[in-house]
This record gives sequence, C-alpha cells and structure tokens, in this order.
Amino acid sequence: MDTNLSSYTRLPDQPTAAPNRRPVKAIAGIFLSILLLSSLVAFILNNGPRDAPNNVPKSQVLPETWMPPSRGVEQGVSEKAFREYSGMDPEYNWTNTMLAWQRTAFHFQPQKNWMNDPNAPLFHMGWYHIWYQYNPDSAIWGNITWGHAVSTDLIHWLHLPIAMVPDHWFDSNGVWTGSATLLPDGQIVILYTGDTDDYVQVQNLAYPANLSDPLLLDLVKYEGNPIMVPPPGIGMKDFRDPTTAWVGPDGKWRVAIGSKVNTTGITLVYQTTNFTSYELLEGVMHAVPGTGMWECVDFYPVSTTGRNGLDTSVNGPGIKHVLKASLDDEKKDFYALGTYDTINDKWTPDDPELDVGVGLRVDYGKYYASKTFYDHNKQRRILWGWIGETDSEYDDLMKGWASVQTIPRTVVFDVKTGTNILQWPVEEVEELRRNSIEFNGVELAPGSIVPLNIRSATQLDITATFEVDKEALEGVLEVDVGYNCSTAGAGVRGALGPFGLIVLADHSLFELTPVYFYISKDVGGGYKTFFCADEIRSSLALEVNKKVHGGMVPVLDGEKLTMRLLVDHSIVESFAQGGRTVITSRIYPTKAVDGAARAFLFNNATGVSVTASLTVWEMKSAYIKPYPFDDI
Ligand code: DQQ
Repeated sequence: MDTNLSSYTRLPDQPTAAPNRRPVKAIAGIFLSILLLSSLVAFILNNGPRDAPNNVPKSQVLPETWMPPSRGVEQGVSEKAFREYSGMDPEYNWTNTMLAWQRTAFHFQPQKNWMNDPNAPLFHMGWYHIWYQYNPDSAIWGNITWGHAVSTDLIHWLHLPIAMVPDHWFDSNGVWTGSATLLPDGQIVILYTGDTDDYVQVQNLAYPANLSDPLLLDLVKYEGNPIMVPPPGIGMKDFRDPTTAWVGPDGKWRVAIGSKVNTTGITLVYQTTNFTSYELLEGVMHAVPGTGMWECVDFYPVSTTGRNGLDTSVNGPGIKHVLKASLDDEKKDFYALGTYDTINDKWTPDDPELDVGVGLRVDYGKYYASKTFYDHNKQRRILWGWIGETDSEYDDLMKGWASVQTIPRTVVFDVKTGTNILQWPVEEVEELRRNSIEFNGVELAPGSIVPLNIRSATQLDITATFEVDKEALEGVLEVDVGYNCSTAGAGVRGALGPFGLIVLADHSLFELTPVYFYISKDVGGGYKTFFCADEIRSSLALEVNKKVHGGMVPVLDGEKLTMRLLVDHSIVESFAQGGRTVITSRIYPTKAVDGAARAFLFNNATGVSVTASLTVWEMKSAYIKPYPFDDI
C-alpha cells in the first residue's frame, strides 16, 4: 500500500477550516487545477456544469408521442419496461464504445438479452447456483425462461444452458420466479410460478434429474403440476413467487406466497409433507393495507446473538424473522424485523410503524425482487438482488442486454442497533482487489472538492471514513428537520452536509455521481444522518431517468461515519455504516467512461469541516464466461 499525498488539498480561503494535520511537504504538492476545481465545487453541485448539455446529438429523435410499450402487466405481472421516461426527449446518440463500457466487469450478467429476478440460489456439491428470469431472444422482458450459472466463489461465474423453458400448459406464458429448498435427505425441491396458457398464475414443482450432477443441468417439471392454484378470493393474476420452504414444530413444511386483496399486500402460507399436495393455512401470515401486490416474498430467521446466518427452518430463542416483500406498485423491496409464531404461522413486526412496505427498504436505489438463501458451505445467509435499467428500452435493444445482479451480500441482524439488518458484499469479492491507495486525514473544508489521484476509476472498491469536527457540529445552530434525500441532492447545502465521495465523474464535472452523508439537526438538538446517492448529473443522456436515492442511516454514539462503494462501470453499490443503509445506482455516463472517469472527495456543507480517510482498490475483472464443456 502506498500513501498518495499529492491528490490532497484544502481551500486556502476557508478561515474556519480546522488546521491541516498534513506535513508541510504535502502542501507543496497542491495542484493549481485542484484549487480551481475546489472553488467551483459549490457552484457545480448547485448549478450543474458550466455549459448546459446542449451537445446531445439529436439524430435519433423519436416521435413526440412515443412511449415504450408496457411489458408484463397484460400477462399479470409487474411492469418490466422502464416507463417513467415519457419518450419526449431525444434519445442520446450512444457510441458503441459507451455502450460496451456499460457492461460490468465483476457483477453477474448474462452474455446478452434480458434478465430480471434471481431464482432459487443454492449451494450444491462445491458449486453456487444462480438461476434467473431470462428472455433468450431479446433485451426486453418476455418469453421468460430460467437462465442458469454456477460459481465456486459467488464472483467468477460459468454460464450454463437454459434450465427451464415455457413448454407446458402450466407455464407456457412464462417460467416465473421461484425458490429452492434443500431437504434433510439431500433432495432439492424447486417451486416456481407458472403463467398458464390462459394467463393464470399457478405454482409448480421441479427438481434436479440427477442430484449427483454438481452442475444440476437437468431440471424436471413434476407431471402433476400445478401443485397450487389461486385459492378462492385471490385474483388469477395475484398469486406468485413461492419462497424457500421451512419446517414447523409439527414436522410439516411451509411455503409462503405473495398476493393481495384489494390494495392490501398479503403473505399466504401453505403446508405440505410431500411437496406435491398442499393445504392453505387459515388467514394470512401477514398483511399490510395500502401496499398492493407483494411479489417475491422472502422469509428467514436471523440470529440476535451470533454473526452466522441461519438455515431457513431454524427458530427459537435469540432469533428474529425478516419478512421481505417486493412491492409491485412501487417496484421497491421493503423488509421488517419481527417475531414468527410457529404455532399459528403468524408474523408480527417489532415496530408496526416500520412494517413491511412502510418502513425499511432493502436497498434505496434501483433494486428489486431480491432473494436470500442459506449457504451451508460458509454458514451465512446470502442476498441476491436484481438491478434493472433506467435508460430507454430503445437503448437496451441497442446494447443487446438489460439488467445486472448485485454482488451477493451477506445478511445479519444488526446487534448494535437492534432495528435493522446489515448487508455486506461477500468476502470473496475482496479477492478482486489490487493496487490499493490510502488517503489519510484529508481535510475537507466547507465547499471543497479533492480529486483522488488514482490510475483508473471504473472498477473500484472504496472504503471511507468521515469525521465531522465535533465542536463545529455542536456549535451549529441551523435546524434542518425536513431533510429527505429524494427531495434534495448533492447541490443542496446545509450546515452539516452533504459530504462524501463523487464517482464516475469526468475531470470537468459535467457528469458526476455523488454518494454522501447529510446530517440534519432537529429542534431538540438531536441529529439524523442520511445516506444518499445523487444521479441527477450522472449522464448527459436525457432519456435516462435520474434520481436522488437514499434514506436515513442509524449512527450510534461514538461511531464515525463510514461508507463503502463498489464501482463497476455503470453500477455503484454503496453501503453506509457497515451495511445499515444500502443504495444501488445504475448510471449511464457519456463522458466519465474508461480512462476519463475520475473520483473525488467533497464537502458541500456550509458549517463544518470534515476529515476523510479512505482506501481505494482497483478491482480486477471477474471471470464470467460460458461453461467450458468443449474442454472437458
Ligand atoms: N418477476 C417474475 C414474477 C415476479 C416478478 C416474472 C418480479 O414471478 O413477480 O418475470 O419482478
């Protein structure tokens, strides 16, 4: 590791800044250009680049009334096209280089075409398996099959042949989302939703033809399918996505399925002893009015005392249960911690105000349809999530692909706060780290920006700590109660924020994606900390949807502010306070690509200086290729 001093500076015209702890020699390394950038930061973050992005080519102007067609809704599933874009803006004239650059280097994605939800993740005979919703014919949703890939470390992946296609009446309109259950005798049971030939959502059973095949290449669909059909009172198109099964104290297996009644999102529970016949349990496991259809429900225990993950059937003292639902209406994943009553099969949230769909998000960014599995190989629970697109469908067709999966994350209960889970990239991703650079004690005066002198900025793992000058913090009188990431942005200055990192920026900051903390002070003198990612100036392309994502992050007394960012071309996964709050950004730079991409530290607060220390690693590319059948 080497320490890079030359990229550090602080503004000379900030009299309130705390004394610089750097040696005088380091000051000598200040670049004039950095000073110029520093004085521009507040202006740029507030007002955008100096020249308006009027250089957007207009060669592909579409008719004003053009609107991407809806995908999925007709078939009774949530909207799969990104449709917030009205079609009124000119499409950006992407070059092949820009589009090719958007493909990630260490995130899982198929070689081409459309992907959505992760399905049935599991570990078997030395291999991690991921199946996923996949259209083998196009970069748009439709003709949904199960794609399949395997890995020995959750990072390097080998693509396998498609595992299931819509070839029976009970799934001819789509082999939709499902989960796997490993039975104590070694069998693997897969339950999935089929969209039938007349568009009814049913649950089907499939299983590996040959358990001694580590690659599980052949999945067999049970001839008695479907094994569950929508029960009375449930809409034919509101019954989908079976969970991994768990065993109750009576020795019977349970499976949860998402649905709705009017606008109330619900979780139904079925009981089975043989996985071919099922009994619907009375009532619902849980319901939340106003949350609409629950897709991709996930239900699992977390230990309140240990750091290991728990197998899905584990219950008893020192255990809470996470209930997660993907809200069809909002396209967001929400979760809550609560208690599972195994006798009555009911789940109760710890805090009704933080119930599923109204409280905590799994990830505050572009993220949906997540699913966990218990990795008995390393005694951990691992979370997968689907990162969709926010460009136009037209752009996706030009790219020839759409969607990426997150880096798998471990999930544990946060024993310090007791109110949330912690998500953290699996340790295996650290094997891709190389060429680390450390920046220690970088002083960020109010209104400053500091370029990070790193060789390359498109594949990074960054861990950063920010310390706010305590006296200044306490001395600030400004009260800022109404703060909210999505209504503000990195350009909205408060006394105590925003400050953090800027990634995927070009050198003149035409394009930039700031990821930052913002501390708001309430009338009683208390603080709330927000963690946000501002995509508003992440791309000059007008058709791309750009938002400010984020939410509150618990910070306990005596804790420093910490963040970790995984930057992989067009994806930024950001974790605050060890994974209490997570934001995934899918962004589409036009300038900040390849060697032109830069990273910066910034402090756009008006009232405090911040000291940052960070380590930046370049990340190698993962090996994600077709399985080498021919070489065997
Ligand atoms: N995706 C699947 C459905 C699920 C939805 C269809 C969530 O089973 O409800 O591709 O994205």
